[in-house]
Amino acid sequence: MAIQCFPVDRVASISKDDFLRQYKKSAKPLVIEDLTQNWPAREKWSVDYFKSTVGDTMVPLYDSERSTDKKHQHAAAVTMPFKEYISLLQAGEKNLRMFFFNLLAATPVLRKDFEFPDIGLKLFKKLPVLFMAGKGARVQMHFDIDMADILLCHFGGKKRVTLVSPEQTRYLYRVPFSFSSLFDIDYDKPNFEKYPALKNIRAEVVELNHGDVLYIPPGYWHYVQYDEISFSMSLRAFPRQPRTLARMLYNLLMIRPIEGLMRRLVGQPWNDRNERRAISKTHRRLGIT
Ligand SMILES: O=C(O)CCC(=O)C(=O)O
Repeated sequence: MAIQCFPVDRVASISKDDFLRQYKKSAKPLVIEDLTQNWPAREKWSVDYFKSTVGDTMVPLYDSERSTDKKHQHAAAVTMPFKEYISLLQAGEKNLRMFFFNLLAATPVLRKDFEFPDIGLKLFKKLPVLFMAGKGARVQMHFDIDMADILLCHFGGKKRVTLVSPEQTRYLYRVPFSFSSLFDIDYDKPNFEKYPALKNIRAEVVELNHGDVLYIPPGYWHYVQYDEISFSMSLRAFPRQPRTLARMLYNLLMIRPIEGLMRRLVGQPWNDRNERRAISKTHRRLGIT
């Protein structure tokens, strides 16, 4: 049995007012097909274009391994020239991913290829970031620490995104002091005997094609599967509502530093404790024995 899934709404185009009223206000994901329509990126962006324009830029890459012992949750595994990374992907690499790579700081030449769409979000102009991976790569179920509204602008091949609303966090075995679900859970083939709370999830799924933009509301969980080599640039609007802003600050200034410190001090027993607690807390709250 699989997780219950429903399709994400998809529109060819949408007015700013309708987007704000029907999606932003009710925190509902949406795919918009024409937001990138007039961007040069829509024509130009491919891995070969990156190889020829920004191929010498050094890029940090992250592996898909569990972070054990004192290793920081978000430490890069290796750094290499962009063109070498792309060649690895073309040769079948699926473990190494580019994650949250600051496009403007490292590859400003790409700035002329896109615009910040006028869709009613106050997008933060300094932080367009790039994600890239190869066929078969996966990104663990997590939500973004900054509680931003995200526009994930997708290019290249296909990838699937599974989204779960923040209201369902209690079913997701969130690891304490992290922003992720338990590493061992395979959302493609969930083990409902071991993780029965997953049966309650009602996820939304979408397949992204070249040029699609996925709106991810603040705090929404997402799990990503790369079906082909592809990449997405995310544009983000930081929270303005006091409650969401407070959560962003709490995540950044309390949760993350405490996790980093405890991991450095205690190491693996700290990780083991948090993983055990992800299960015990979830089951206790739901009355599962
Ligand atoms: O598409 C990806 O590789 C990851 C995207 C993601 O996790 C994000 O936008 O927060």
